[in-house]
Amino acid sequence: MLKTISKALTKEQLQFWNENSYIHIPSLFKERVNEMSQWIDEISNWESSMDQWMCYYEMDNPKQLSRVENFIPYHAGMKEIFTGSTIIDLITELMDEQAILYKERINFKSPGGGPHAAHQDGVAYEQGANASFDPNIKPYLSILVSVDEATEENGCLQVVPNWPLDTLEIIPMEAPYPDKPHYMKMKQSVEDSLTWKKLPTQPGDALIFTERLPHRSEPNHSDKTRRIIYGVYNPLSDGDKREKYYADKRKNPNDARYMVGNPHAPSN
Ligand SMILES: O=C(O)CCC(=O)C(=O)O
Repeated sequence: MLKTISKALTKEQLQFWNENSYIHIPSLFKERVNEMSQWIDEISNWESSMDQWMCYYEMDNPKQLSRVENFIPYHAGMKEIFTGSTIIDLITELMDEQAILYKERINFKSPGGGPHAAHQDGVAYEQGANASFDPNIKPYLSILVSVDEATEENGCLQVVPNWPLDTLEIIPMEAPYPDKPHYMKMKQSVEDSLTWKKLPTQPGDALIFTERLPHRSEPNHSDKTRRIIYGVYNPLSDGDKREKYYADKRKNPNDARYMVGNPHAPSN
């Protein structure tokens, strides 16, 4: 499934994408990262909510904010970032068809917290029922924008390289903690057998990856919180699925499909 159409991306970047299911775009938002940082400070001061924006807390520290979702309806600047042409055009190019925002989140990784266990995002969307991804469904794509520097020390993203776009494998999952049966991650024996690559990012850098790419991140061993924003996009031909996603999630926020790899506590 080699892509040949190129608009903003070079032939080499597209080739890398085809062979790895991710791409690193340095400095994509370098000019805007300071305002993003201020906006995240604003959002992190909003009152705790699950019925407007949605706040989640660290599994082992229920007072520590771990993630905020569904904030663009309440923040014009962030809405412009996630639905503006810089991201939409890039994702549309990689998807080979018009993309639309499905959901967005800020991941706060506070000192000592926030590891994301190894997982494939698509398992959450496919609900883990299939042994392999459906080749007829175009993978959803995520973009990560590093607002703070993400380093080996503070738990940057790690991926399995050489994972071509047409890899359909769904890696088996397990629930490692008997007292947290909703918390799912990649089976440890498989995780240990894979080669992992750390992808440090500078403020303003972007990483785009498919929902099929295995990824994970380690705890933050530094003394400062590391903040990253994520947008997930689906092909517009699948429809605008955002409202339904959040409505379903509000009804049952602790469903296993929402807890894949996440370090946050079940919501009340
Ligand atoms: O922010 C991170 O360190 C990893 C995030 C992640 O894997 C996720 O949100 O699915």
